Parts: sequence; structure tokens; C-alpha cells
Amino acid sequence: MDRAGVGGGEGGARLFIAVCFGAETTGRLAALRDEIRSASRRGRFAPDGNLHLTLAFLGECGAVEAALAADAMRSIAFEPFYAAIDRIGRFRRADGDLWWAGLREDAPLMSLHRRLSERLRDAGFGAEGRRYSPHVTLGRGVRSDMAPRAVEPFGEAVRSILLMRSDPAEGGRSYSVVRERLAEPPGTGPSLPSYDLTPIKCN
Ligand code: 2AM
Repeated sequence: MDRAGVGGGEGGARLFIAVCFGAETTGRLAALRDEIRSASRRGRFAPDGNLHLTLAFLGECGAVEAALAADAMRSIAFEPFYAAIDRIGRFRRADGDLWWAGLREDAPLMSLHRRLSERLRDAGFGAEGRRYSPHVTLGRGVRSDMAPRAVEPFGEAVRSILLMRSDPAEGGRSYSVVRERLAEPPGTGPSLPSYDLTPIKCN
């Protein structure tokens, strides 16, 4: 079993499957974050390198779970699709709200999430209790008078999904890529998935 990059085989790691964005989209997300930050009395705001869209949260995983998650990613085929961010909003929290940039719930994104979740459930991962609401977290513990609103849609083509680990870091968490699953070229249909094992940096 391949244990590379996952918790050193002993302690495990907190894993999730995500989409990361290129510099331009990240810059637009960072501008929204900065706007919320400047309208807030307090909050912990995500650094640029932490801005991502979670497709599935896996929790603490050992080497076996990490391999099962990688298998689930490998077993679904998807073509590149456009991910559009079209609003900012919040999840209310007693200790300060979580502010996010919301993804338009287009069919390719929702289908990818649904198929991935089914494979993960089949592999024994617990189902998410709540409806999937695709978002990029911009800030946590936020106290602000800002109101949720639509933004001029922006985004980019998603060409891969990433198995990522989350580790405690000074002032928050740091994320790193464990595996990358590339999209299939358009029109090729289901085929043997390409699978790049090279760890890459998220932004
Ligand atoms: P959030 O930003 O909305 O909290 C890594 O923690 C990623 O997994 C984050 O994008 C986080 O979403 C998501 N996630 C989903 N469920 C989670 C949970 N129960 N605990 C921590 N993170 C979770």
C-alpha cells in the first residue's frame, strides 16, 4: 500500500478532496475576502494559499482510508468543467459567522460531487449529514455588518481534483496536496483514468 504523503503511516492525517484555483481566480477570491475583512470587527481570514473548494471532507484517515479515498477519486471520470463563483454569503455561528464565496450549482460540479460522495460512501466513509453547498471559506469567527450579495460571476475551468491534508499551523491550518486526479480530455468518455502521483503545491 502506498503510504507516501499520508501521515507517515502511523498517526494518520485529516484529509479532504478539493478543487484549488489558479492565480487569477484566487486573486478575485482574495479581493472578496479583503472586502469582508475591512467591513468586519473581528474574524480569522484565510490566507490566499488556503482558498479552495471542498468536494468531500474525509476526517482523520490512516493509510488504509487514504488509499480508499484515492481509489474513489480514481474510479470516477469527469471532463474539465467551468466553476463559477457568483455570490458571497455566511453560515451563522454563535461564536462568529463563517463567510464564504458561493459556487454556482452547475450540473458538472454537482454531478462530480454526487458521484464522488457515492463512491466514498461505498468505500465506508460516512455520508455528509447536510446538503452540499459548494463554497470557498473566506473567514471564520467573523463579526460583521456586511450583507450577503451576488457578485459578477467569475471562475475558471477545473482540470483536476486534489486529495489534500490539513495540518495545524501557526494561526490556523496549512493545506498540502497528497494526490491529484486529472480530468479526462473532453470527448474521450470514460477511460482508464490518468493519475498523476506527483505532489504539487496548492497555489
Ligand atoms: P469549511 O471551510 O466550510 O469549514 C478542510 O477542513 C476543509 O474541509 C474545509 O474546506 C472545510 O469546510 C471542510 N469541512 C467539511 N466538513 C468539515 C468538518 N466536519 N470539519 C472540518 N472541516 C470540514
